[in-house]
Amino acid sequence: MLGRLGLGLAGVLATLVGMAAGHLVASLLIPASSPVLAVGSAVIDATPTPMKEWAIRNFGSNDKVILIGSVMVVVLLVSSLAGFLARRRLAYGAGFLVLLVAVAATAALTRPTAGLEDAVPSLVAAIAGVLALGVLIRAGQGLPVLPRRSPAPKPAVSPEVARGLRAPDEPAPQPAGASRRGVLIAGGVLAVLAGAMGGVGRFINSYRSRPEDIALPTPSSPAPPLPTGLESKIKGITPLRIANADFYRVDTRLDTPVLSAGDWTLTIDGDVRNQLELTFDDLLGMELIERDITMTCVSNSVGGPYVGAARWLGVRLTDLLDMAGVGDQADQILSTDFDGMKISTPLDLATDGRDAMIAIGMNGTALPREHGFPARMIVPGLYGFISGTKWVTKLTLTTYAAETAYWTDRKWATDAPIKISTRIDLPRALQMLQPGKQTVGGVAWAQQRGGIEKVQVRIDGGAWEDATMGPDVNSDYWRQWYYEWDATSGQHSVSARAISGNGEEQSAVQMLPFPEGSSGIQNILVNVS
Ligand SMILES: Nc1nc2c(c(=O)[nH]1)N[C@H]1C(S)=C(S)[C@@H](COP(=O)(O)O)O[C@H]1N2
Ligand SMILES: [Mo]
Repeated sequence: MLGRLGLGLAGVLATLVGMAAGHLVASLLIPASSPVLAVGSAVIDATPTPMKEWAIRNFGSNDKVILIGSVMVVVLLVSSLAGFLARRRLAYGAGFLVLLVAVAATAALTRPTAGLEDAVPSLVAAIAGVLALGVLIRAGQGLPVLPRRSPAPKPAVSPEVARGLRAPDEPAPQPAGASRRGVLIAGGVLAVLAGAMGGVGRFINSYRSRPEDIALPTPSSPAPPLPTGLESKIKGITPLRIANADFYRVDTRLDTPVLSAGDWTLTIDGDVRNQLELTFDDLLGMELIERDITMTCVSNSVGGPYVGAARWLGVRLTDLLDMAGVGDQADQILSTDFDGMKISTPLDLATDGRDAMIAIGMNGTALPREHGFPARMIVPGLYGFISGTKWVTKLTLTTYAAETAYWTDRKWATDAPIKISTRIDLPRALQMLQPGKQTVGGVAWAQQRGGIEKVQVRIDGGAWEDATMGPDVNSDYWRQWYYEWDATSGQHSVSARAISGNGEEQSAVQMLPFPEGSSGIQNILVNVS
């Protein structure tokens, strides 16, 4: 018999083998039906909004890694029980593993877009896990380690000896293969197998359909060339355009969805005269616009990182809606991603003349997978949670009375224009500075409010002084700014505020991101000596 540790490890290893097998099969069939991801996503959806906010604030983009890590730890701790149960009877351990997998299968099957085939990876996980458990327990049988719970009274002379079948000093025979080495080898082989299956799953995912293989057409309405940003002369300031690899990422997913442009379609339905289904090639054949737009996440705190500026290429949303012919009932565009996640956008705002689009390109390449490949929605001036649907597959014209979406179900606002805000990039809070000339600098944005007219800086609560402004790209784009300051010894507070092209001043009223975006004026302390 295996020792306590051995039994626990056998349960854990069997579970890992099962999860890896399930993940591999899922990557071949329906990536989101992977037992691991399905459970993790169910946990995310069930997490109360304040906890999610807390996780985003404290772990940033690592919140997913931490969540999937915690789910794994809990699953593995629980799964060690399977080993102990299997010691009594293999069927008990196997039954327990099947129960665990049933939880994952339920999570996979209750996703909004799930069909029966989503249970296949879980089924495979159960079979692989039970087989692995059987192999390990078999290999461990005959190892004399764990005392039986109620040891049977030992006869003074064993029955075999009594019947003359065996000499008294001859050791009891061990079942074939029952050696510590056998267990270690079986365990090692299974561990390598689990690792390999996990690795192959990832590999298959990354080669399914590659954004970098897509050639984008030239836009019929190109953006003017981007001017040189202040980053050419001010070290530490946010660059005028954020590279794809550095762009902030906020979504509810644990994985990076792998969609294929060839299989992708966009359905436009609901209150429309002609229901449409467009392919990726259909979009490539339409008139494309290219626009420089700054996106902002509603979860961004004042001075926070969830804001980014990029050049987007796509089809005008109004062109698509005109093709479909919107009826007169609709007041909401309910967009759905490939996995059934829903985001609601006010129809009147999305169609009021702003450059709302179904984007297929970002900074000159196809959308990266993290940012919605093959297509996403972009609506300037609205926070991403009510406009930026990534991996979008459906636009339903409907009403707020009839249908609700993911974040509004969690009490976030339905109508949330981006608020005017400024971020101080340099100096950093609590930085130690030399006395003399110091540069304060950062970015400010006021999308759909006339852009940024000016930024003002205030030292130690004194007068607001005008900063020097960087290039004005367009009113949906952020603007860099800097201010030269003659720093004297001591601790100082530095604040910055923006004024929009519409003459609106950034609000000083402090508000948290929930439910419609943060406000207030960033104020940092620095030490000069
Ligand atoms: N399918 C899907 N799209 C989504 C989200 C999501 O969770 N799922 N998050 C939204 C939010 S809250 C924001 S701020 C933007 C962020 O886009 P980015 O990750 O490309 O910066 O995507 C939006 N689109
Ligand atoms: Mo967001």
